[in-house]
Amino acid sequence: MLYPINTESRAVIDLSGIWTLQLEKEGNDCNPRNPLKKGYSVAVPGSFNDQLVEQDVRTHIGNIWYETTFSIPHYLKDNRLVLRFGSVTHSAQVYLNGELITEHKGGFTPFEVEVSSTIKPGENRLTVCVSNIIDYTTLPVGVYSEEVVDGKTVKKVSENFDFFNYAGIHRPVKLYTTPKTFIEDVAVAYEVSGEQAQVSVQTFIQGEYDNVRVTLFNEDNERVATGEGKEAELTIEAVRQWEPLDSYLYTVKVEVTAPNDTDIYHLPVGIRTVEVKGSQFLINNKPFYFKGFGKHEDTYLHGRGLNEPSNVLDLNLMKQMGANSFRTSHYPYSEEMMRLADREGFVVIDETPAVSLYAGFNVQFDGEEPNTWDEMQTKEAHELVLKEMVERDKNHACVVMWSVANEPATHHEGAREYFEPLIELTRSLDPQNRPVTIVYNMEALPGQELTHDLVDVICLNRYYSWYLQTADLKAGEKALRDELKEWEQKDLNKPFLFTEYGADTVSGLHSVQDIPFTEEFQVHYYEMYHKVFDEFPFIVGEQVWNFADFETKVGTGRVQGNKKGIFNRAREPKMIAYFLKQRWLNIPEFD
Ligand code: GCB
Repeated sequence: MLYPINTESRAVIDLSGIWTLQLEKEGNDCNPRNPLKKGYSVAVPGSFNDQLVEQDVRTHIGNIWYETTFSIPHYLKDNRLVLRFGSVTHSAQVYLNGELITEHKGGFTPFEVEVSSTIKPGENRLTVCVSNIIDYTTLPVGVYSEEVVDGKTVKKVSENFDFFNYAGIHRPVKLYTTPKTFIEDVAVAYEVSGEQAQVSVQTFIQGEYDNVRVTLFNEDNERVATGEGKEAELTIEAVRQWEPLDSYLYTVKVEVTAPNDTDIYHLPVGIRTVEVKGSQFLINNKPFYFKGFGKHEDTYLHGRGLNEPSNVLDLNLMKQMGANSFRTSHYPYSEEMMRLADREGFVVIDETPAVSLYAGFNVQFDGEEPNTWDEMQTKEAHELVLKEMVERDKNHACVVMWSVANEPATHHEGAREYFEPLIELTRSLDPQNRPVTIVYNMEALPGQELTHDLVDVICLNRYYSWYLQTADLKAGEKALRDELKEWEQKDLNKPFLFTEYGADTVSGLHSVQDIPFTEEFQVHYYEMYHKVFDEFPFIVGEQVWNFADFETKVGTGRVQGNKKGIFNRAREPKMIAYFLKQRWLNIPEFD
């Protein structure tokens, strides 16, 4: 599915703005056949939760109805018209003028529907029923329950994850046009040898066509290569590669000529190779060191909704600190962010919303821990999101690895059987054969972990001296070193990457002692980890948890959210930002 852009043959109409919102509750049913009763005003895109003030609205679980009206200029009516949602969290039913036109499950990937024949001249009414219910069949997972309060059924969700369950129409809603014969998708792959790059451009077309022409332009808009056909092969004689923090983007122009029209699409493409060789992670054949962050799409007021100024600022702050990479923890980020990362030269680990597939995470149990793989029914949702994520992001130079899951119970029997086919599926979907990983939790220890031979890179989330050996930096250091020595003895000949380690820190708290939550403790915590990392050559990077403080559900371990940010939620630096900057500016991107 292509990102919607204006081209010589395509027009995009953005339906962002103020929509109407109604919460569905007992006694307040919504029927899309009729216009929504006057409800709240809500900005789209954005999470609804932090735009409204009542507590029970912010935490509403169930259906949330959105509605807007729009008209299409008459001069566009002979085009093919497509309605496209960047994402709706977590599932959507879409109605046009009261008729159901499409449905989608999964809150972080785009979906679209052709509306050429359903759209009316004059005003159209677009209604979206959003559900924020999650359970053991969805991704992410949570425990769903219903309770009767004051004679009314109240829906509840207890999330298997540590971020607020923001919901709504999170990314732009766009109508775009194409000619009747149109480019459905483009897939780019390449091989680089010496100065030369051999670029394969596969075009997927719907409808009758005569001819496909592919032209590659450099950043100066000069034509550097041309090709013909649905499977075009182009040669760049003196290729300029996309490098971490030194991006270079070619534009692939695809023109599909049909008897009465031509469809044109422009795709930005960076040429870079990725390979895992022994315990090294190679980008453009050079051993790369990841410096950066686990992040969240989380900002004041927008919640998880697209916030482009914040995306721009975040990448600028990261650059200033000497960071070169981030992980889309714990779901695929917006297409706008992926395009920005391509442009800015950030290296991205692209992750699915399969976070904490772990049955013991959230439930009280007597005696033995429940086996996750007997409980979870997420296989279908997992396959779907992998397909949608890889299909959406396959052409991004910034994406160097796929993360199939974050912190699943890979120490539970059945994990191998669950993950092996998903890892194979991921590999089979990617035209660029990127490495595949699983991000492992604290229970995934050498000797207990059941899947690490299936993945290309072993990503570890570790909280020694925080959740374990709390505040004891000496004991934490020993535990971390001992674990790494155990892995070393296994002689896996694979790269290891730290994808999470961190300590909650409240901006402005200080102490001369090592007291958790103070800015000094956070500095000492990271110094301890880095001392240990530097002893092990198979560690190919460090991504701290988290770039910024972020909102979570309430709990005694959370002080108005998770405070492990290097920046607070307003993007103001904590003391640690300066220490990390010093370290990272002295570690080159390549060995
Ligand atoms: C983790 C999770 C992350 C949490 C973090 C924490 O292991 O992957 O989602 O936010 O720990 O701070 O507890």
